[in-house]
Amino acid sequence: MRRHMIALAGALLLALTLCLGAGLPAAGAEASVRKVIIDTDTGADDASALILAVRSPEIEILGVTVLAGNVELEQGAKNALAALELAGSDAPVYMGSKERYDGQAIDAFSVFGQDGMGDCDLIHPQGQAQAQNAVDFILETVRANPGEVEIVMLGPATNIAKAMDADPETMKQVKMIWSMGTAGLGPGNASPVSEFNVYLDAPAYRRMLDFDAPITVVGLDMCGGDAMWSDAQFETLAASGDIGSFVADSFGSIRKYYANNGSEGFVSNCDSVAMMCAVCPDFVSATLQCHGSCQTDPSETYGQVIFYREGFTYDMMSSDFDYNVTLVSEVDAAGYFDRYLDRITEPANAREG
Ligand SMILES: [Ca+2]
Repeated sequence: MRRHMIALAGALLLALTLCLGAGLPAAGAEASVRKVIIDTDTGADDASALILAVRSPEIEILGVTVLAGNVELEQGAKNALAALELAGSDAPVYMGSKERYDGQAIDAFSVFGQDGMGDCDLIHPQGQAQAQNAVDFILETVRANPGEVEIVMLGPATNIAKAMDADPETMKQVKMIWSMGTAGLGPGNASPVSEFNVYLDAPAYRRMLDFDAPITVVGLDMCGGDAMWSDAQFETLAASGDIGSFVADSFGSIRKYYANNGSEGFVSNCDSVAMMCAVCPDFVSATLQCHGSCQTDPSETYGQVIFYREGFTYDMMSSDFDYNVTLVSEVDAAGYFDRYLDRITEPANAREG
């Protein structure tokens, strides 16, 4: 009996040592800081996600690539620069696609105001966008860091699809694409079945899904319910300091838009939900491995993304797919606002530079 007790105590000590050791980086190692490019059509929700990224020590922002979407390209670049500067980052900003993947003009559409940032004179960046094109920057950066770069996409897939066309071998070296896009397993917002980012450039989204890169999708269905921010939470945000006040002001237009559409003071912030999934793994509580198929026929289903689940046998269809999409199916929605507020208000989380 006594020998068993000693063996048990030894096993517990070993387990405790392994648990504690697992959380500690090796001496001198900084390998845990992940390399990230953020691709954005910067409106207010993108800007809040950029701020969250700057305040997340888990990642290094190698660059921010902008495209038209929520707002025109130049306005999006200014919005990105202003958000980065406010949060204390000098990450470079690159301008990319003004047009859709098929060359058609993107009709920028924003429920965040004309400037995408609440139309309250918030945007006065000191810096400017770099001369290099966004797609060239993405390719150059992935080439220099093969297998290491993660891309967090907060807008349409145009820049990424163009990079895949320009140099597929390089884009196969992307470690992970995080996409705020699709309706997930719920209804759409651009149409009953299609989400805004996909709808704006469905052929680009299709190109990205069909490329078979590892993709983690955060759909609209992760952004409603308990993940929506209330009037009281916006007041808390506004009173929390310069950054919180910037984010709260930039959401002024969309809060009015939601209120006029009967949402009773609750607003989604999808881009920051997606960024939280990317920077904070314990925010994600469940995922489904899937194949994603984007509908591009000019019909009512335009922009719909159909998810085929791995391990599910469909009675009338073959399911011989590459299941390269990890679909986020549950997040800590109730803790989302507090997590966001903590990150933007804790000085210890501020990154250098
Ligand atoms: Ca966006």
